[in-house]
Amino acid sequence: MDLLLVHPSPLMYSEIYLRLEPLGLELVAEAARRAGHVVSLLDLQVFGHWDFWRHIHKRRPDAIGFSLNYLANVPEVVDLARAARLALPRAFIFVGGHSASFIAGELLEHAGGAIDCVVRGEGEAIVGRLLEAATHDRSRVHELPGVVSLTGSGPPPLRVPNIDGVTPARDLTRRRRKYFLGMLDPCASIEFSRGCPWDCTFCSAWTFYGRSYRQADPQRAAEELTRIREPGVFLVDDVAFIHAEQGLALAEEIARRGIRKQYYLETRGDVLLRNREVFRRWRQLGLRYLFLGLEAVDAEGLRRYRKRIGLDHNFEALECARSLGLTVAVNLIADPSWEAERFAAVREWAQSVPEIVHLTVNTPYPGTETWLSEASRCITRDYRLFDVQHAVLPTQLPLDRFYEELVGTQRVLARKHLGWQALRKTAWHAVRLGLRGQTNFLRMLWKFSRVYNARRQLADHERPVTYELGLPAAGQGVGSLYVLSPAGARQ
Ligand code: B12
Ligand code: SF4
Repeated sequence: MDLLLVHPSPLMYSEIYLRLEPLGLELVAEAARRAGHVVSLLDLQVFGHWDFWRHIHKRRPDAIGFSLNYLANVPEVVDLARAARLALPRAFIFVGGHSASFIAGELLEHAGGAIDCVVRGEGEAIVGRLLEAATHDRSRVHELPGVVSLTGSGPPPLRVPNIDGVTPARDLTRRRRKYFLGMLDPCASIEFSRGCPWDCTFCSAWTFYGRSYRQADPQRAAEELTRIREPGVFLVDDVAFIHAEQGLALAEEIARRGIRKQYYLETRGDVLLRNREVFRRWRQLGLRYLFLGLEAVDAEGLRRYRKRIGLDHNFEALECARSLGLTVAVNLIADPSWEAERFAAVREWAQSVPEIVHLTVNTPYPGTETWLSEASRCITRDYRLFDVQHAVLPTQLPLDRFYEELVGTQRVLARKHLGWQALRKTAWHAVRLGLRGQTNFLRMLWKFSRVYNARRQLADHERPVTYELGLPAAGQGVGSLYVLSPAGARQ
């Protein structure tokens, strides 16, 4: 088959700080290629809809697969699938990815027959068999593991035995210079582990992967790094280096090959404290940036989110990261119940620490425990507003005042690392990038005011809504959230 794989457009509010290569889709692409198909990949984060239509009309692919990790991209993907169905009535159109896995039935209904099936779980495990089945008898694709169609759904999705069994088809992503992460410009992505054994209430990483945690083989992962041309590398792992042995073995392999890169990774405070030797070693290898999901700076908040870490441990982790000379970014979750005083307290705290502090809005996502308990309270079910920058739950402050406080606080926090102040500190780096024609980082420094705007965020609530998120079924329990079965969790 001639297959086109598509990643949707970036969400406006995350585009400021980064734009990353679609690693999951590259893995699906490689698995399809190994199964004998001719594959193209179009990333709408760096290409336009015009390029999509040009490809459709010129190549007339036999199959189109959309990646749908983010709920806010649902309307775009459904509309593209509907329009593609009109242009190519016989094409096999399917959707996969993180969010798609939790709302498969709804997606099929929104698309009204334009989407043949939704693939739940890990795409590289099934895409070959799916395309094979679609070639012979489309009416039976739903019999495959993880596949859902309007006719029915197959057995639970398969779990890949080795996350490094397939290597991402990086050669299929074009305009790679557009991928960046702050100062890491350009930046590629890599996966050293998959899944998370914790179970925070607002997160769907653990329900997606059935609380499993799989690690890449250090030798194979280091080999993969040698194939990456970009000087910056983002580790997509939910929690990097949970097991010290893997972190050290990887470091050993990388040092042995003489690989020099700059890295950005995400981990937890308790993992950093437990494995500080690993992070020290990685600092020597080029680790520059560390993202810690603090989520709350009060004990009650941490308990509510079930972070399973104490406040003092989180602060100790910040100290530890500073002592290692790492630039740390932290995330705090702004609850819609926050009053002006609470925002003021956060501003004060954030200005008193050297870290980059991000503020996102508490958003119940399908696949999370919060979704089961909070969905019925949502003031909107417009998919586009589920992007952690909008309030979808009732706010204590009037909505306009909430956005003023939120954006005002984000502006104060951003001033620490964007604009003139940042340029003064990073002028030399910016000049060097500019000379190489890399301008993503430089542009980032000025984008904030154009993108974040309290009035626009409020106005987003007034847009006509075509597709609405459905509510969870009455009495639905946590067990029903899992995509990959939790059996045999730790591998
Ligand atoms: C890396 C990452 C990012 C990167 C994005 C990289 C990229 N270009 O895709 C960055 C940092 C940009 C990012 C940003 C955000 N993220 Co994010 N992100 C992740 C993270 C940690 C890993 C994703 C990843 O690369 N995994 C590794 C690859 C191999 O897996 P994968 O992409 O899921 O692909 C597999 C399957 O999904 C499937 N698949 C994927 N596509 C397709 C397509 C087809 C056709 C098929 C068959 C299968 C298939 O097969 C793949 C291989 O197994 C996930 C958590 C998670 N564990 O998934 C959160 C996660 C997806 N992000 C989340 C959120 C909330 C966000 C933000 C809104 C947060 C913010 N603070 O701004 C933004 C918005 C992003 C945007 N659209 O602009 C939520 C999603 C919530 C939701 N339901 O929408 C997640 C689940 C985190 C969480 N725990 O809540 N994110
Ligand atoms: S927030 Fe982090 S630690 Fe908590 S379940 Fe999600 S990935 Fe794991």
